[in-house]
Amino acid sequence: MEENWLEIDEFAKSSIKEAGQEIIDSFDEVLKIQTKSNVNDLVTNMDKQIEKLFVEKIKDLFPHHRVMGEEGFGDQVTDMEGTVWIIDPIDGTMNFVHQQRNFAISIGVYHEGKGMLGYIYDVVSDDLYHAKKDEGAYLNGEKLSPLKDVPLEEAILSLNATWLVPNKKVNHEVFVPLVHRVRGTRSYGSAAIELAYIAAGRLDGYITMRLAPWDFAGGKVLIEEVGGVVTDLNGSELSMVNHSPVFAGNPSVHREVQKKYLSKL
Ligand code: 2AM
Ligand code: CA
Ligand code: CA
Ligand code: CA
Repeated sequence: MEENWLEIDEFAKSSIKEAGQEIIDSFDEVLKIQTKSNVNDLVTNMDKQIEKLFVEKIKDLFPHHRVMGEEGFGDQVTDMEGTVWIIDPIDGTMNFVHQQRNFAISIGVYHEGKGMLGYIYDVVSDDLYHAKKDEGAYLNGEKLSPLKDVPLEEAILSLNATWLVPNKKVNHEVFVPLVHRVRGTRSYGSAAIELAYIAAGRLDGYITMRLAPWDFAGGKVLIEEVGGVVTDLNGSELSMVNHSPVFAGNPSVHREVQKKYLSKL
């Protein structure tokens, strides 16, 4: 089916702004907080409310589209046929609960497996990042520049501090020399914001051990539009229907970190 991408883009942008306002308005209300897979994996009534808002509107306007959403109000999506919306209503729920900032709405619209539209809305900063396949990436309507090569010594990487001490998940001996080599490290607690920062050139690499498609679907479109790379830790293409470790970055940083460090994990 032929899609009207202009109409879909206009609808996505206006719905995202509306959802952002609902979240801001909720700051005055008491949140209902529950836990999911573990005590630190939080979900609130707002995560659910915002996802429902998107699902209802999409089904209304585009009944042939499918929706994959973190909180499960969309469809059971196990393949990427047709047009699929991949939605994280609040990415960085822990930040939302504890800080009332540093969280984002993240959306990717895929067609036959290809990322066509990507959106990350940093709600409290009122920064909307968006990208259209082959038309570039934008921050609040201003075109983002293609990513330039950065020597590793001048790179800022985002990763998790717990990997630097002996731990059950990863070999810290790989990460310690990498962290010594780069200019600096950061950790913002929202995969979507970290991916948006890569697209904007504020971070040069982001490494994470387990993300779902809704965590990276929007960011992948953004980053690829500025010439960045988003893969798993082996440099292989990501699945859009399964969880994966994710490594996103500027092309030169991605190449070197993958080859000299992550390949030894
Ligand atoms: P979320 O806030 O939408 O759950 C912070 O750890 C980043 O990892 C966030 O982008 C968070 O998304 C994501 N994440 C993915 N799986 C998670 C999990 N099981 N528990 C907490 N955060 C998770
Ligand atoms: Ca979550
Ligand atoms: Ca998320
Ligand atoms: Ca979420």
